[in-house]
Amino acid sequence: MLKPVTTDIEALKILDELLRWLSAWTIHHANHVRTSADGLKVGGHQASCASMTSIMAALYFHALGPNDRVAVKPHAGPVLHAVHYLLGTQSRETLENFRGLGGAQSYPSRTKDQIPVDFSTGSVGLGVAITAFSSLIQDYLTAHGMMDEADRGRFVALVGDAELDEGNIYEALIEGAKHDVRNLWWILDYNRQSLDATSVDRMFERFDEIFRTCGWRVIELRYGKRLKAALDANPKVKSWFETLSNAELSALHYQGGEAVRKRIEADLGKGVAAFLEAHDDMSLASLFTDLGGHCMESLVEAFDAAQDDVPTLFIAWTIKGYGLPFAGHKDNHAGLMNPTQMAAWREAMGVTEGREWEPLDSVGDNARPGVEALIDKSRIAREKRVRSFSQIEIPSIPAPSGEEQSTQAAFGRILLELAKDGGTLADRIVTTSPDVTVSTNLGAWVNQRGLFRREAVADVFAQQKIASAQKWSAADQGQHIELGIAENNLFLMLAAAGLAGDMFGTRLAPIGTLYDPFIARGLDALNYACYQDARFMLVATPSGITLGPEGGAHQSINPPLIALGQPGLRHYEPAFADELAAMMELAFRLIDDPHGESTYLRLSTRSIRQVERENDDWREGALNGAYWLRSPGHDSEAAIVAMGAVTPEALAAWEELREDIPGLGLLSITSPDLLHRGWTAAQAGRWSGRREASHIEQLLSQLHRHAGLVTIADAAPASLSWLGGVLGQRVAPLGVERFGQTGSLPDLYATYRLDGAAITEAAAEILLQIG
Ligand SMILES: Cc1ncc(C[n+]2csc(CCOP(=O)(O)OP(=O)(O)O)c2C)c(N)n1
Ligand SMILES: [Mg+2]
Repeated sequence: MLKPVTTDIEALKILDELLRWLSAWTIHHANHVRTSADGLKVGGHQASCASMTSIMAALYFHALGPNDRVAVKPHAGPVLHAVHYLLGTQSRETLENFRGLGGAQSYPSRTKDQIPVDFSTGSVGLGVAITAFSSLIQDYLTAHGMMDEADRGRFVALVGDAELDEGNIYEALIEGAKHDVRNLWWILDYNRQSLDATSVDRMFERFDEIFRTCGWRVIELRYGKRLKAALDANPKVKSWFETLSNAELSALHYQGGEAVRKRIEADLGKGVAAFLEAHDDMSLASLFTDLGGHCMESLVEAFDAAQDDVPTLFIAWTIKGYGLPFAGHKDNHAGLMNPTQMAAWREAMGVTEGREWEPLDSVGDNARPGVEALIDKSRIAREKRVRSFSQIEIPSIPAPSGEEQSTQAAFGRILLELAKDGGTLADRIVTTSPDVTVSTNLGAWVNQRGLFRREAVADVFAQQKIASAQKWSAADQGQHIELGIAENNLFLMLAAAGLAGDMFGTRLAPIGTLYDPFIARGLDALNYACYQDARFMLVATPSGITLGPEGGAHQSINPPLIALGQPGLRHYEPAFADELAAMMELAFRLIDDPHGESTYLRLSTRSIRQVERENDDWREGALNGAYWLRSPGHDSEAAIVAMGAVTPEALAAWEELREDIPGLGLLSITSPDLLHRGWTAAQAGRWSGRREASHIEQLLSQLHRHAGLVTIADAAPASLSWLGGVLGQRVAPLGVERFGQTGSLPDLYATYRLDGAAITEAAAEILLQIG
């Protein structure tokens, strides 16, 4: 859909100035006007904001359609707030409390800000890359008839030039190219400065090549109209200008017109006398700062001309701190204007002292109707969207049958059954994996539901009748999105898919699989997904040294500790298939619940004998983090506390020791994460008058108050050793603290002290201590 080219350039220029003022004033107010409670610098990035206000004015008051979503460069957050302040969707009070508790956040936040934020940003690079995955999810939803074509939009990332150093951008670019991603605008705020200094020149020539290679259109906005005309008329000056390094150009921007004149005279001599005579110093300074990213005509023209769905990189040349006293200075990243500088600017703008929050006052009567008309027009669809939940009917998920099973195999079978049975849940599931679909047991699901591609891709092996267990054809109705091996992309994909309900109104049930150790590879993107409250199921398998012959490079040790410290993600580590089925059912519910969260299932390839259950009493405990697999005797002096794949060793040791240690209990831990949360919440609750004991306190209080706990997990022992702190009981922690290695399970369990002998020794130790 083409947008009409009806721009009021003058009004947009005024809006640009208003945004620059408001963003700077918001930061200034927080640092120099608001009373400080602690004497700390509040901070903010006036220069990074000023670099982008023209681009954002052109977007928000002209180019963006109602369905377009924007990831704003983190340190331009105040500009986004200023946009909403002008639109009437941000309050002055919240701006006055910028970077304060409950105030506008320093970096745009979906969950914490009151204005509609399409994508949270903060960790540079991630906000850019996620737009590619959101666009893919939009394609997925429209292909599956879960979203109207008419509701489709474009995904815009406002990118700081130093963000291009983040490798995740290129991983996303490559993955995007494979999936023929579209409807993307990445707008580079090319101010040639990063945090520390001006950026290195050499790479820049290459960026456009990289993007073009990946199928992108690259549009460079180097010159504003005035500068372009002047340089075209003076080719010598043009070639001089184009050979300046980033640092030289930035320094000249900072130094101003007189320095520019001297430098041209020194470099070009008399040959350009006429050019220099035609300009005084002020006009020289103004001319050479007329870069493309600050020229409203150029921006509007470029945006209007790129209305198809081709992914497009705009390289908009800008000046960091444009229009501010420290424009172009290499140290301006965290620079703040002082009160005198702000007062001088206020006066120059015609803003009355005391009316700094009302800069529209300063807009002359002739221009004001035009400015207000643009603001009015832009209000469409910039309201905060309602989050959509409770859309998916979750059936009860039965445990797969079988006396011996691994949790990984059970996971595959549960998904297969869901795929075959059909229903809303099965249709809303979208699976994704970075090249470990088959080895994480997603294969049967994919055979049923197919790979997703906008354009169908045949399974050549199947066509050639070459036997294979795996169907590998793709079509737009497929439900598995296969990724290349880039775990960071997996988490960005889960973030995008896990926000489908918020972003597009249709909640998906995303499941991502990867090997447990490689969670670390995408950790920041995982944190980013959780920070935005994206909802998904993360299935990490295989895990631990239980992986045996695969060796130390693939055996994970610390992910349970990562999960213990990760908000928004619930860790479950089942030992048995029935526990897994219950956890998956709950995980799906949590995806579709306003108060839910994402779930991380740590699974194993070890096939173990399933326990016989007399009833369903275990279920609630298992979902709360622990239950007695073998109940302790009254006031028992000891318990074995085991998690996940090493539960058979714990059961065997329990059998062996129960005669020597009467009343010995066996506590099965399914989620140290939930137990810890419950424990601290109960402690906090007691200070506000609630007296309830947490789940783990209740379980452990069945033992003697000086009882000994032998904890065992195929993971860092600290995952469970903290349990001793709950009631002050003694702990002998068993677990893995050194890198793993290849070996059979008996050999490895003996070497790393995860076997029965280790449990017996630990129990003896702890009982001796009690004695
Ligand atoms: C992953 C990550 N590393 C470091 C930072 C700290 N940081 C914030 S902004 C920035 C540089 C920004 O430069 P650029 O992207 O060019 O933005 P500009 O301010 O110049 O517009 C850095 C290193 C961060 N926010 N995220
Ligand atoms: Mg920069």
